[in-house]
Amino acid sequence: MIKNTLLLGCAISLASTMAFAELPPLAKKDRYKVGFAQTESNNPWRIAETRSFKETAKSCNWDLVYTDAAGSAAKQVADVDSMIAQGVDIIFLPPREEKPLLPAVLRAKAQGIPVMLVDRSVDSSVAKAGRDYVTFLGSNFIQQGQLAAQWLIKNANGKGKIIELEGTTGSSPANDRRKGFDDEIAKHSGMTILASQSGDFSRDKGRKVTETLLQAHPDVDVIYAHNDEMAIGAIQALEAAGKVPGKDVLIVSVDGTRDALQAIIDGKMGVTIESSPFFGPLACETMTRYANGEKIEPWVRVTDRIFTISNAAKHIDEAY
Ligand code: GYE
Repeated sequence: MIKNTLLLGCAISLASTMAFAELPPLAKKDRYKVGFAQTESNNPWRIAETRSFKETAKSCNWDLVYTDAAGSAAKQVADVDSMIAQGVDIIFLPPREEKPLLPAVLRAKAQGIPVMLVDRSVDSSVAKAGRDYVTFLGSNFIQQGQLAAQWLIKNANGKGKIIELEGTTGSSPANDRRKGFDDEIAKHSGMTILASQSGDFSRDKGRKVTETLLQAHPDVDVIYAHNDEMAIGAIQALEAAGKVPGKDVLIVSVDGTRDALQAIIDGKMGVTIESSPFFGPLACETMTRYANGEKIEPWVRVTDRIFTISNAAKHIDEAY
């Protein structure tokens, strides 16, 4: 009797371990109900990404369930929960911050709904691709930071007093763009990071933070922004303070928006490392592979270009 109970206990715990190990499958169907839980829509990058998903919904036969968390991780959690309740077939999720979205990802899995993270990731020490969610579709943010630093090291012309404008606190691109850049800069004794502060990936906050930091560090000669919107905000703040962006202060950034490419053409910005927002087609392709029973690699990598004065004019018409 005791032995039997023990055996049953073992079986249950084994079953739950197995269930934990297995990702929910995706049935092959002609049409899918697809959730896309956007983080916010206050910048051109996000708007371009949403457009890409909406266009793909037509070409890939999706009924798209779209939500906008308006800059709140708590709302994004509620949005994912509501997609689970609506019984979507799959969820594409850019977790606004690395930690708060984890429980929602695990709840989707427990309800048999596969999740693919898109454009941002979660804390890899807590959740794993291939176990808790299917995969992460996105760029190498550490490398983006390294490329920005390497361009700067080559083109600094004696400049090296840096202000860093960080993205949304706790988000994977902010964490990794900072790490990639800072580690590279640390190798160069002539360069120092004077201050590093979050501008939440937003143009207006980037402008305000730069205004304040300029008061404390009037000798700054480089600004590294984790995205183009904050870089444009920084350019506005510099101009308001009577400084010439591109001359007095070099601007280095990430994304590749239309405004950034225009700023490069105008000589106000030095470089922007591309981070593409056009995830719709890749999302369609990856979920089709998954429905066909393919094992998906934990990271479906997007490769990024580098935009400078040598190619900005050529690419501005495809920018967003
Ligand atoms: O760089 C930024 C956006 O997660 C890669 O988020 C994305 C970043 C992108 O708001 O502009």
